[in-house]
Amino acid sequence: MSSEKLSNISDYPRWLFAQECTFVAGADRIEILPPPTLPEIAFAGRSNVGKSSLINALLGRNSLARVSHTPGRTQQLNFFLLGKRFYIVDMPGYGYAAASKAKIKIWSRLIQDYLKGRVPLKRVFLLIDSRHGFKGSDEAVMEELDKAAVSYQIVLTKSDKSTPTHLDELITSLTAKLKKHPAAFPTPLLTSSHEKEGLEPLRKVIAELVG
Ligand SMILES: Nc1nc2c(ncn2[C@@H]2O[C@H](COP(=O)(O)OP(=O)(O)OP(=O)(O)O)[C@@H](O)[C@H]2O)c(=O)[nH]1
Ligand SMILES: [Mg+2]
Repeated sequence: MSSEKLSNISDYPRWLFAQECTFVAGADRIEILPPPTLPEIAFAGRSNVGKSSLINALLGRNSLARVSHTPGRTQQLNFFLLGKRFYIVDMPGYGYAAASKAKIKIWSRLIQDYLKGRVPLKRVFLLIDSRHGFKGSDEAVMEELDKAAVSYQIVLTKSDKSTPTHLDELITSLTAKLKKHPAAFPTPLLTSSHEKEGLEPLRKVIAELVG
């Protein structure tokens, strides 16, 4: 970032997310990930929780990451290079019961291997659908991330679909739960990709992480 590009440092997240973003790789095996040369920020969560939609919303693009009404749309680790500085990684969802057993096994292995063993991974945003809250599969992923000491933060999605009272209760119970998870960031973020809510705070967190 050059000083003439930015007169005010608080504009940095907005500047960063307006940079060119390109799809670089879709990896269905851990052996073919891009070289670990740049920081990575990953979006994980149950199938259909809104990972790809949130990535598109953050980037202000409609269809960079593929979105679908049917769960199981994202089937690879998709790497998007932003501003030649860092990768945003759109992950396949977990907990998608309708896929074949063979596919579930391959995806689960891919997700686990990536989340536990990737050196440049700066933070995992673990998305939770605000209508449904925490599920057993989310708890299992959190325990894995705690064990591997990978920093993660909960992001509630689809806030447009819930009442303020429900959201307040959910945030209170989540915040209490997070205290028991050593690698978790203590406070969840609230977002709606459709209403473009909560995007600026999330961009700011990411900009701070990738420098
Ligand atoms: N109301 C509402 N719907 C949303 C929001 N974000 C995503 N959706 C919808 O949720 C569905 C799933 O969105 P995706 O972004 O494909 O979810 P995903 O987590 O990437 O799904 P997989 O790739 O299958 O794991 C789509 O029908 C989206 O339109 C939101 O903020 N509000
Ligand atoms: Mg997806």
